[in-house]
Amino acid sequence: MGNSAIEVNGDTVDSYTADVKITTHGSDAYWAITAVMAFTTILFIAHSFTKPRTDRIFHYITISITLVASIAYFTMASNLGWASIFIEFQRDDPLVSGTTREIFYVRYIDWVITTPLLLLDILLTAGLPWPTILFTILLDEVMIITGLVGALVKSSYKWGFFTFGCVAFFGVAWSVAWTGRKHANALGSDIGRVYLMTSVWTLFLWLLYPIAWGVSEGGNVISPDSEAAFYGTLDVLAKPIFGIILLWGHRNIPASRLGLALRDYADLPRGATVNKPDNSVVAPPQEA
Ligand code: RET
Repeated sequence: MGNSAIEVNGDTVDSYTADVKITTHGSDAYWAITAVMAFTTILFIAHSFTKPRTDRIFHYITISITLVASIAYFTMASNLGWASIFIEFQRDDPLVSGTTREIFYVRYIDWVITTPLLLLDILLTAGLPWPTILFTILLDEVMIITGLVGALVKSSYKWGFFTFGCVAFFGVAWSVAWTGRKHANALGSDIGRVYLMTSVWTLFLWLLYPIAWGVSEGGNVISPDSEAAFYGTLDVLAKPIFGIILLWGHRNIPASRLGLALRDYADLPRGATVNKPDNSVVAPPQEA
């Protein structure tokens, strides 16, 4: 009895080899998804020019998401960004037998940047107050970081981190499914419709991530190649396809409806300066 944390968790990281790791098939899958992410990034950049600069906020956010994912997938396709971790559940199945498994921590570096951006896309569509958005993003970061720490743990303690992550996810889902929906509907039925599409799509897909985690980093049930296909499919649906649905939904909704339109230099009177103490715009004296 007593505190046995040091004995139970002992050495976690093996030397830089892993028994259970991706093969060329897994790498091929990661390369294919790298290409999809990079292609949609270019597509979204090109499409952003169809909007005035003041109305590009959702383009900027969505471009950032697929750009970061392109780099993360490039890393995993190159068989980089992983650590060799002792397996809690050792299995006889040759696909997952051995004592150590490749855990791609770079996946979580991607998610810690991109999942807050996905939430921004959704919650800005709903016009939620910024403290609610910030708190939801904090819960999201708790979810991703506990997922990362749990993935790097060799003992049953990993499920403690997983549980914290699931609790945080519940809070995120609450904001998206309940608070956000009410705000979006109040802004008009067209905004309510975009919100419904993007939020239902997101919640459905996000529910599958803890399952993928449970059979990969958690339970060592599926091989790292299958893990590549599972997470890869989810990521393509949750990022590029989500982005297309979101930007298409926003095509007729000016950012000003959401309180997000910004001032652009082209909107100022010619030669105007912004030098009054209250930052108001002063037009230059007219010539006689
Ligand atoms: C983890 C494990 C801990 C418990 C939960 C998880 C959920 C992860 C989610 C990830 C979403 C990622 C996305 C990536 C975009 O491409 C961290 C797996 C609940 C929901 C959308």
